[in-house]
Amino acid sequence: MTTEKVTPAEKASMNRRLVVLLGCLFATLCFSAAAMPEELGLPREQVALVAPPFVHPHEQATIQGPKIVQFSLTVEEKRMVIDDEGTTIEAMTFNGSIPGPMMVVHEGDYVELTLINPGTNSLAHNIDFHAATGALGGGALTLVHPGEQVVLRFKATRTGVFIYHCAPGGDMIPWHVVSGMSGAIMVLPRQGLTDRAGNPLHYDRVYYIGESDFYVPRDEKGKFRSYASAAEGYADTIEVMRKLVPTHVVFNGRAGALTGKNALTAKVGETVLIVHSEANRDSRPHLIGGHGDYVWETGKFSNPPETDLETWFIRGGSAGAALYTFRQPGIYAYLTHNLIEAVELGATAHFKVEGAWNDDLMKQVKSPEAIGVQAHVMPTAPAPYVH
Ligand SMILES: [Cu+2]
Repeated sequence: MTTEKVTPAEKASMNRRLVVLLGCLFATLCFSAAAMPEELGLPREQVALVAPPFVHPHEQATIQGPKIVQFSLTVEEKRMVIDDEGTTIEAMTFNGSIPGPMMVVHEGDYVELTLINPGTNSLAHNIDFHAATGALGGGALTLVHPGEQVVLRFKATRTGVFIYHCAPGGDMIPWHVVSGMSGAIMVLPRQGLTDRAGNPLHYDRVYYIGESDFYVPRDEKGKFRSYASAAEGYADTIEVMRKLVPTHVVFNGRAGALTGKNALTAKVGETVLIVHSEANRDSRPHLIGGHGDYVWETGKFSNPPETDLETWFIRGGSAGAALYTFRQPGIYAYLTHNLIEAVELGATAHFKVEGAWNDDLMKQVKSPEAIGVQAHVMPTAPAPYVH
């Protein structure tokens, strides 16, 4: 037992602290109770995710009230080919794709995610949502070992496109991210997207492009190595990562994932929303022969979109969104305008756009011919100036 005397002043101070403490506790309880979505009687909706570049069906604007939107992600550790030469990585993925699937909710909705780490995996994983508030974006509450699953709920309070990624601590974080573990969530304003003046903006299609930088070790002859497991390649991969020079920079998990027969499609007159994420490095998306009509470069819809952009910037660790209405048919390359990364390392996609050509916007007035050929004389002279 303590024999120390407590003065009245100290006692009063302790009482004040007790009152403050109880007040805080009460406020916390009240706040917790008020914030529980079950007690708000919110409806639930289970949404089936789809593999990128596609995005699950969703309303752009909604007149419904907030709800609890349930998603499920299963971590898959597996070997994946990342280029046409057959180079492989021991990938770590959300739902088997790089990037993981894009989720769409509306501001004020609750995201309820079940994260499953099957017993066939060998590593612990979690998820950090940049859209979420607290506990390392949920990372501190979602660490699951092989054979475990966890359910996280967070309120989507900020609008925009945000990345999510695995972040299990230490050098596991960059290793898991550059092995494929990132994706995106789009939190739409309830009234949908708007321009600077508040006029509604709509899209006919939405595509999700997730950019990845890979660091594949080479053997003594300079050839890319493959490994029996992620763990076996760990030390070599970390060594390449630390030099900060990626061997591959690709869209959607491999060079050519979105080119040729895998090109993204659209029609002249259609408006396409392109969501672009990079969880680790900066990127500079550019649509050759097109523009960003409206671009939320930082990806957050409470900021007015920039207009008429030629190239925009995606900060490593973020997602951005660009809205473009195609005016001409043809094959458009969409790439990072670090052209070495785009052409040599793989970060190129194609849009195949069908429709009628508009001569007013562009016309080949004369096809290529030898220099020095006499200027073509028009069969009927243009109308002379009237004097
Ligand atoms: Cu992980």
